[in-house]
Amino acid sequence: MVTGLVGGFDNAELHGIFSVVFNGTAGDDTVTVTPLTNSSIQYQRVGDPAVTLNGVTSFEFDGGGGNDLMVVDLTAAGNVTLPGGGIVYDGQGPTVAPGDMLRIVGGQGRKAFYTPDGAITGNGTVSLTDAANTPLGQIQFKGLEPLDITGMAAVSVLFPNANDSVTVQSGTDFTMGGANPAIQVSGSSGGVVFESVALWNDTTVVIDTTTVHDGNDTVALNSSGNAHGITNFQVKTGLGTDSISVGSVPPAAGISFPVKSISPPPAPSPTGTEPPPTSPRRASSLRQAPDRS
Ligand SMILES: [Ca+2]
Ligand SMILES: [Ca+2]
Repeated sequence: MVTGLVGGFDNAELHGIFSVVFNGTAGDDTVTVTPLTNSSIQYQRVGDPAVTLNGVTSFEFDGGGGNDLMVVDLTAAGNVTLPGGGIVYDGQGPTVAPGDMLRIVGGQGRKAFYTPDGAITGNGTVSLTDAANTPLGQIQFKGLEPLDITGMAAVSVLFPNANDSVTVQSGTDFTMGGANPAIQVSGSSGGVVFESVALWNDTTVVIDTTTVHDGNDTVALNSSGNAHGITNFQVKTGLGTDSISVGSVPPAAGISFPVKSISPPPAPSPTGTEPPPTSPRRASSLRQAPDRS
């Protein structure tokens, strides 16, 4: 294992079979990690030269103090499988806003699956696949404050426990100074608050409360609509006594959510061409998708 790397390289290349831990400074560090091929990645801290690692089995960034940011850049074409041991990010201190943040930027039809930790707020994983659903590896994080996921063909937000309480609302990105309109997903799973995620320019977003433990779920759609660039938006709540409250839904071409208990009555559809549904039966005109859970 190679540990304690803090800059000091000049366009370095390291070769071998090893895991790497890159320690941030006590101040604010921004580190971009770019998977290059099946066996090599590049990382670069702002202010330092880029470092290419060949044959790396895992890469970990420990942020240290300060409000740190790790960016995982998956925009390049080609084979970008992450190291088998994953990319690990421990934001470390502080634990208050703005705190340590993570941005994952997709491309090439890649998909992301965000699962918060079932017991510890600020911990979680983001698994990735390519466009053909072939697994690309996993990003594990802990000690995080918010995260952004953008540019994906699809993002699924999955919940680890039963009885999820989820709010979807319009907002902006967390990691780019609020420059991008986004939808923000926040709430708790089994009473454990999960780390909020902001999503924009992701073709499809799925809020899925049915994985692992289904339970009785509450989903509040409070988006008033903005230029988040999300085309399809789905909510899956599965079995149980679920409730979906609809202030308004994120405007998207393909919207689907199971009609269970809706309160208050939905606002007019995003297109503005339909009258407000007056009953759950009527609300199903919003293209209810089969609940496959
Ligand atoms: Ca730091
Ligand atoms: Ca930190």
